[in-house]
Amino acid sequence: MDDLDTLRAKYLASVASASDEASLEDVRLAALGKKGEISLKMRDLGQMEPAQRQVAGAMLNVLKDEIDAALRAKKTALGDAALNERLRAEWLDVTLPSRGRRVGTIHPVSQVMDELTAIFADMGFAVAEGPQVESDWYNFDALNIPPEHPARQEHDTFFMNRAPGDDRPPHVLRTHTSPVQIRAMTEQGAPIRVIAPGRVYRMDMDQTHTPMFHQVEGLAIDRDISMANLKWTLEEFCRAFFEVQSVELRFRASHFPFTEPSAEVDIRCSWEGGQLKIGQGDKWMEILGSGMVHPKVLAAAGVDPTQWQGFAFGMGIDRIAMLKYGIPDLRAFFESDLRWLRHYGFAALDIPDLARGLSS
Ligand code: 2NL
Repeated sequence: MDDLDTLRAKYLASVASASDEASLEDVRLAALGKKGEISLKMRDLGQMEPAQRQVAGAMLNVLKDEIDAALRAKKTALGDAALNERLRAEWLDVTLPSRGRRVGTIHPVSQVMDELTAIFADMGFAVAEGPQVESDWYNFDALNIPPEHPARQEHDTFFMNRAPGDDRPPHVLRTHTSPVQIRAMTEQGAPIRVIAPGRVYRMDMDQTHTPMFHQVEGLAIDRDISMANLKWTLEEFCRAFFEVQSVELRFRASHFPFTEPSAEVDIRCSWEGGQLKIGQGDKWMEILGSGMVHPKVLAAAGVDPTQWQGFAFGMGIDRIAMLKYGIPDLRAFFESDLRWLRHYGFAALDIPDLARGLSS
């Protein structure tokens, strides 16, 4: 009995003081290994009287289990301690900003396109894309601009070359993104809600015009769409885009071949000390053109104008980017000047998000 208590005390103390897995293994071998002290005592049981053996055997088994349990517990504790030490040593703050690696910046036009897309996506508009080289049918005829229509001249169109002897009308660089929406309507039918942002081309070059610029058009076709839906959609867009509490829009009667009625839209603003404020003031600034899609345009895209109607609008992306971000000169947009890009560009990971803020 005393003998076993001594053994118990000795081995439990050894287990407690083992400082690593190797010394713990030494303790295990000394006690429970083949030639361990406890194992040898087990072997001695064979020479005992049956009655004595039963008592001593039971006590030895209890002692063996106790030391075994202590060894296991210690082994787990040492393992945990080793892991904790590794975690402490290899600790790393993954929330730290990265080192200022130069990865370039997002161009204001791309930033604004991403902002537009986020805002209109929230209102159920999908993004449609299409070719930049178009047939004159998609760019003009389908939009109720027949060959002799004066609007064809006003578009300052770039024409592509045909092979010598090919007398078909030439392809054009699209002068607006409307053809993208004609294609979307033709392919998907009604109802439909899309925006078409992208590059467009017109032979024009001065202080406020570049031969390539960017436009976004929107289209919503359903059974009972009215100008009221158009007005709300545009107000909601302007409020979100210019990141102000409220905006006021003014619709002026206008004319486009592809809409009837048509309206140009102005936004209430003020200019103070060269600083533009959207939403308040006594000035109006034109920001886009819009209207109800002309029945002939619906029909050209295979949509029955007796069943469906809708609104469409178009606006210049470069200009609203200049307005929102205070960029004074349009021509610098497309010069690829790195100093300009670093100044007006956006961080690559600041992806516009309605919930977190568009341009925060
Ligand atoms: C402007 C005016 C506008 C549209 C574009 C459109 C597209 C289809 C059918 C009907 Cl498929 N209309 N687009 C409508 C009204 C105005 O743009 O001033 N853009 C910069």
